[in-house]
Amino acid sequence: MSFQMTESLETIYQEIIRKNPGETEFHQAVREVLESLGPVLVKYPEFLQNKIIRRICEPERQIIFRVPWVDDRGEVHINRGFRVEFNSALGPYKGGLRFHPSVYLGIIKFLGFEQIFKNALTGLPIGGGKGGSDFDPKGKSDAEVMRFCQSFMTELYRHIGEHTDVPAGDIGVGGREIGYLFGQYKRITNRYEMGVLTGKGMAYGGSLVRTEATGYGAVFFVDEMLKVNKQSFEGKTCTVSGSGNVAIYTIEKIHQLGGKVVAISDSDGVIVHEKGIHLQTVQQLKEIERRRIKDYADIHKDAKYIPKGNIWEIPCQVAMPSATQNEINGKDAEKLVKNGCIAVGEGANMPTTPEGVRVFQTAKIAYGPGKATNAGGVATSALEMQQNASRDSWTFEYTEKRLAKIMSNIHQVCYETAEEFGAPGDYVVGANIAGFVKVAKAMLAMGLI
Ligand code: NDP
Ligand code: 2IT
Repeated sequence: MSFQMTESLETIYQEIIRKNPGETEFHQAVREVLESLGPVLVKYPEFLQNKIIRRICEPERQIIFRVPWVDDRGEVHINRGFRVEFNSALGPYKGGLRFHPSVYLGIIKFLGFEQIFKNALTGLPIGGGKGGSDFDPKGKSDAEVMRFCQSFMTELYRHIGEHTDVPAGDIGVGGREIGYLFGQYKRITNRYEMGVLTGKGMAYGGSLVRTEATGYGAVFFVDEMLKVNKQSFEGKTCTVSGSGNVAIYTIEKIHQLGGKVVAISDSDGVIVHEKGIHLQTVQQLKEIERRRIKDYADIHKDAKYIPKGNIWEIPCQVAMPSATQNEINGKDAEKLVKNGCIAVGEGANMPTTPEGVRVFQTAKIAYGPGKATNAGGVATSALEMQQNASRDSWTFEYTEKRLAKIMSNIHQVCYETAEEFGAPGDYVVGANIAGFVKVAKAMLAMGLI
């Protein structure tokens, strides 16, 4: 359920479309939040008087820059770099970097906008930001990726810092890229400023569990939703789209909790393995050899590869979209519901279209939106910052416990907020309102910023 937008909210939305032409993903993310805010403005009229919504929708700062680099054959390439520093009411800007050919300002702004509320939900002191580039890491050598990262950081370094803006990974940016970026930052600034990036390797200030955190956290969140209905992962058939960082650790935790993942994907196709996806194979193919999931079927003869397949047509009880935005449309959602899906947890950011969300909510299945469900990644980034600040390093067990507690708190806050505002069971409304109110109160307290 979303509330009818009041006239003032509709006016604000139209103004945002006019001021940000062509940025369709950003419009979509803003609309979803505004549709939740009607009752908030009744409870807090001061938010409207002080134009808090208009202020939140306008990034504090947007940086767009040239990234020149040279490939292994000596050819010069020019990519575009972005960092959108959206909101620092709760802490330094915090959010990942995405390297993918589809990246443009509208994608970075939708991600940065969602990040504000997600980070607020973690309860940790982090503001919202996002960055990236239209660089395509696929098929590039390590040396090419390194030269690109060094060039990217040669501009970015002047805008970031442990108390200013703290980037991390997202699509196309993992441990390898963070290593190159950190090395170049250290070299340019002549400072060993550990807290400037998160997702670092364990050899130089990383945190245990950060690699696993988004996937594990998403499964913890879905587990909490299932518990409300006296259910668990035990014996459940699951599908997980994508086969990158988030997907891999979603699969691992589902299996640890007794569920069975029967399908995964990449942008070329789908692997179906009724016996259960063999995680070590996926890790070997993706994390170590950087190959395509098609090769999984050569290793496991009882698995099936469906080129250009649609993973949402594979029957499951729990679906965890963990690839990219708008990967589940209305028809996919209908198919999932018809096939008996009872819970959807978004490991990816905004993977379900507004039509798809309506289908899930009308069917009254448990639906966890990305800004709540996948908050475990950034929350563990904030734990990495804490460890860096205290020159400490926590054990895996302790860090995972902290993550589990954060995810159960987020679930509880979303659940209770939805009840309070008359939309029981609606985690979209719960997450949007709880995140927004926290940021809005901080902005109000700080005056006109
Ligand atoms: P990875 O780069 O590790 O993996 C991305 C996966 O998604 C790959 O399997 C990729 O397939 C697939 N994918 C990416 N873009 C597309 C596309 N346009 N169409 C189809 N498939 C696509 O990224 P992550 O696992 O880190 O990120 C996955 C999602 O989770 C993103 O939405 C990200 O924003 C979100 N997220 C990530 C967090 C993190 O900590 N990493 C935290 C919170 C959310 P292919 O190889 O074919 O491109
Ligand atoms: O979307 C996200 O929350 C991330 N990509 C993780 C951001 C972070 O700073 O760890």
